[in-house]
Amino acid sequence: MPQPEEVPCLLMRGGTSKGAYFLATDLPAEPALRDDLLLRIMGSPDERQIDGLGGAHPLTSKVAVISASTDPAADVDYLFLQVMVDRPEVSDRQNCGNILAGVGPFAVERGLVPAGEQETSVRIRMVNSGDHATATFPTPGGRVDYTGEAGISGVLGTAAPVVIEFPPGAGELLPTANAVDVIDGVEVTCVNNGMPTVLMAATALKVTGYERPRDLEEDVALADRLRTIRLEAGRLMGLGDVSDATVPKLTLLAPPRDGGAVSTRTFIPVRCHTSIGVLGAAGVAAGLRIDGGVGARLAVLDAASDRIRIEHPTGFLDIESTLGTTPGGLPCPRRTAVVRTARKIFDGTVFPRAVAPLTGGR
Ligand code: NQM
Repeated sequence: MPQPEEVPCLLMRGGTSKGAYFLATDLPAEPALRDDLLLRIMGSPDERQIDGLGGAHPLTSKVAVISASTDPAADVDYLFLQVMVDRPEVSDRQNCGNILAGVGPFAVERGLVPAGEQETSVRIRMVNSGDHATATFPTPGGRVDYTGEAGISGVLGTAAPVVIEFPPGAGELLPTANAVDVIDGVEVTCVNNGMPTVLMAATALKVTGYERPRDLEEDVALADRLRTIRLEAGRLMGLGDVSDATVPKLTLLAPPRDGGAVSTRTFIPVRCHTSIGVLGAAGVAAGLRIDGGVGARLAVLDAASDRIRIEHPTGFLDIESTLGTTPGGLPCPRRTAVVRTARKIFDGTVFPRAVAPLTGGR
């Protein structure tokens, strides 16, 4: 099939990330052709992504592929693709809850879902995991309104709220069936509340957990330690060899400093997140409530409230999280909800870089 050289594309901020949103029908159906096209659109592989839409960081090198759903429980299917910045790879192995915030508005913009008179709810199937989410956002007069009073840490100003509700997911909250595993001498709690995440105390890695992301990224000894722990955690969590995978993520926990439940620094998995992922935060929130887990010992929790404030490098993320118990007696998520914002930045046509040569620059 000939590669389309002009592709309709909507560039959107979703939460604290930014991505290129496409209708599935505007991309090749064959994954290898689609991924080759996306690499050329985003400007990868190149650490500056100078010849494409990517923003030279994993948080700004993201793609959403959206189509009408055949699932009776969903209006649209959302496939998330992480386009590697400096490697010619595209991964479908994780969800993204920040980019998810733009999926409902995109579905209305492209006519996949009719807008309500005041607000619209879009039921979304997250193709990467098979999990579902419902996003509700204002559509006064039948048009998406991105302006509003909701503020989220890590984004300047305010915008319209996108309320996202997650029903219980399909996977196990504790993929190793243990509240604590010990890897390389470090106690970890492995959770999956939509995003496989390894929780550990920052002090167990000889850092405070309050450092700036840039400083943590420059700590070579820490990076070595985290790589070892992640590879073993991936095996224990049933993910196989994760050396080239973007999951599991790693979250260092420390006692809260600004009135929240816990302070976090999250590796995704090599770069340190400037805030925290939505589903990553859902994992932290659930993890803090696991009896005997590493989070329960550090967190300051209000037993009377479902709302958990997770501190991160640029502020906090509030998430509502309740747990239940499986018939086998293990903890499982009952409900997770979060408020994000999204904003349409650009709607138009993207012109992919030519197929070859990939090399030749100086
Ligand atoms: O965990 C970054 C982000 C994310 C993922 C990452 C996310 C989530 O902030 O739901 O949103 O963990 O790679 O975009």
